[in-house]
Amino acid sequence: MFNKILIANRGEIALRIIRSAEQLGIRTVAVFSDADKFSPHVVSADEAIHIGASPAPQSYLAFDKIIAAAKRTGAEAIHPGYGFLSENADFAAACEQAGVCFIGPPANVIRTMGSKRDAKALMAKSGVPIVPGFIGDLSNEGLEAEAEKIGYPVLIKASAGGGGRGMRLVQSGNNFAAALLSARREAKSAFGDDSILLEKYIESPRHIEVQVFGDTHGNIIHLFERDCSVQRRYQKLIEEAPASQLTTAEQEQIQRAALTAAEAIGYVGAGTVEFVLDERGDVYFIEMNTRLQVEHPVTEMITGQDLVALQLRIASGGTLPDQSDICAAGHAIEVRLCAEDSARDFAPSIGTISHLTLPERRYRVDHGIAVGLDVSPYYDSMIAKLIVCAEDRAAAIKHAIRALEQSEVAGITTNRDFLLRILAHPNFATARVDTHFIDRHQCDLLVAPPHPDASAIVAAVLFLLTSRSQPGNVISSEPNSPWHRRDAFRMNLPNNEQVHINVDDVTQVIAVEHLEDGFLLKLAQTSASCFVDSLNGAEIIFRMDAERFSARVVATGARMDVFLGGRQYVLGYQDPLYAETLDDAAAGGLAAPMPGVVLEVFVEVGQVLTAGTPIMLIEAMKIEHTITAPFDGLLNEICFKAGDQITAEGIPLAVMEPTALS
Ligand code: MV4
Repeated sequence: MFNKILIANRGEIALRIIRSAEQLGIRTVAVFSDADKFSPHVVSADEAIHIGASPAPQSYLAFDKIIAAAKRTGAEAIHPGYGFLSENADFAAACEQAGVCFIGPPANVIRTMGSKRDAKALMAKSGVPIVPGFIGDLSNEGLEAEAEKIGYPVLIKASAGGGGRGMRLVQSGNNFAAALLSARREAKSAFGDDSILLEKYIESPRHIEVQVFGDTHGNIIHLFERDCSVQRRYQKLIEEAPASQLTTAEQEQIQRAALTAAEAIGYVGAGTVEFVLDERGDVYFIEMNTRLQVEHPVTEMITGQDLVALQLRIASGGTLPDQSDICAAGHAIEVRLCAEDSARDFAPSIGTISHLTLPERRYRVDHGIAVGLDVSPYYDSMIAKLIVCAEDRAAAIKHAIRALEQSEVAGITTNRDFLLRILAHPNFATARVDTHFIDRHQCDLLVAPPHPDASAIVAAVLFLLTSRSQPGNVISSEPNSPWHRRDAFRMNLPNNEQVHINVDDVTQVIAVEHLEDGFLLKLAQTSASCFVDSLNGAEIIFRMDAERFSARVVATGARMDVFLGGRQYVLGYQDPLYAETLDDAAAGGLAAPMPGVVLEVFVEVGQVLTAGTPIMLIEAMKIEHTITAPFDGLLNEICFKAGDQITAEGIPLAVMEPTALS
């Protein structure tokens, strides 16, 4: 076995590989880019080497730098993870040349499987069922004639492609010529190779794949199937193992086909043979992925095998377990939590993670994020994989829902609620799932966020009322002074105040009456006696009449994220004492008008400012803005110094307190 390996990847998969290496007593070397200086994979490895700037071509794809890092640290092998260099035959060859073991199949196997035409030709020869189609070389006219022969609809695929790139669906001969040109153009620019192949389009297939392994002694085994049909634009979102509702005959056929495919190429290492399963139950080989896949944990859950450990064993010349020793039990589901906004056409969401709770004690959660770290625009948007396993599929779905409900992320937008709606969909429950599931059920899946109910608003109000009397948030240093009290105390009057909360863009005024040990809150619809049992960071435990709640409240500028009952609500907060933070942003007040950089700070904390006094000069989008005091008052805090980046619109630049209140 190796003494030391280098992991040529980042994020959750780098951590995943480090975990298995550690269990085998193998030392680990991480590599990292500028953007990943503080990333968990860098901290977890025994050594870490900085390899360049944030864009992947200058770091995680720069294979000379990576091989040099392996040489320098004495790593005997490189694990490429998935993505990046994992299916790059030139990289595998360069590793071999440099005398470093590439943890994966030999370069020629990667190269053959990287060409869909070569792979299909080999499969056809070996008796693996392939989709009817055409893989030869012909003129464009000749290809059109072949498409007629296959019968429309026809799929044009880039031979070098993957993940749907360079793929075109052609419904009739009228569109063929144009689709062919555009597929070739895309393939040329994406892969530098415009060779294409034609396939009969399978209308509503399930996407079934089989995990296989080969060792250097000629043994090939499979670790059962996964169903990865729930995808969006070829981005898998939910994967499960085993594939449900396959007949024993279908299961055996698909496993046999996968083994035949792996044997045909003399496969070594971890691989995945992808199939489509049509409505009639026929399976067809689509392609083979010559890497460890994102969704490998569901296979680990049902087989109890450590797939990374198997890879390491094979790469160091070890032998695979016997097929008869590989058993599957239970049903596993993985959901991919991604930083994207389903309400904005799934645009990636970048930003700093301000709050993070993941159900790591109850479930397997593979992730590489932490509070305070950025989700950067340089890499993919997946932030965590939640993996559950239970006796059967129905139980696994329930656990997956619970795992998501216990996952709280603030600071960026995630697809959590979108995933929850998929899992809760009746057709998902009955496993009526194919590759069009998301498109077909778009109406059910893309719905507006839930209206906050009274308990969520109460959580926010109680958080505001209680957090201001926490240490650090008090004005007077004299605990018994009436000025120390933050309970709206008034001589000879009930202690009353109002809290302004924005709910669905409407300001609600909540009347607060301070009671002996709690509050009487008057909301739009209801009144409730409320008591805070504890406030610990973001975690607030409170009672609202007879009911007890536990919520997390994350207040960032004028935004409050409330996590309660498995839901996330976004509320706005207006503090009249602080000159209405929300409106103020628009009026050029103390909130950043847009992201930018601080050029100069004119004042100091503790100064008393009159309205209009310049506080700081910021530059945003090439324009300078002066931030001025919005009212007369005391400057309590300056949040930035000259040279600091302001990462987002709306974040507080300074905190002031009005001098005189009537
Ligand atoms: C197909 C197919 C149907 N018929 N080939 C998509 C990416 C690549 N891995 C192979 N893919 C497919 N190839 C034939 N002949 C269906 C898919 C496919 C898919 C197609 C449309 C929409 C979503 C899809 C999800 C997975 C697979």
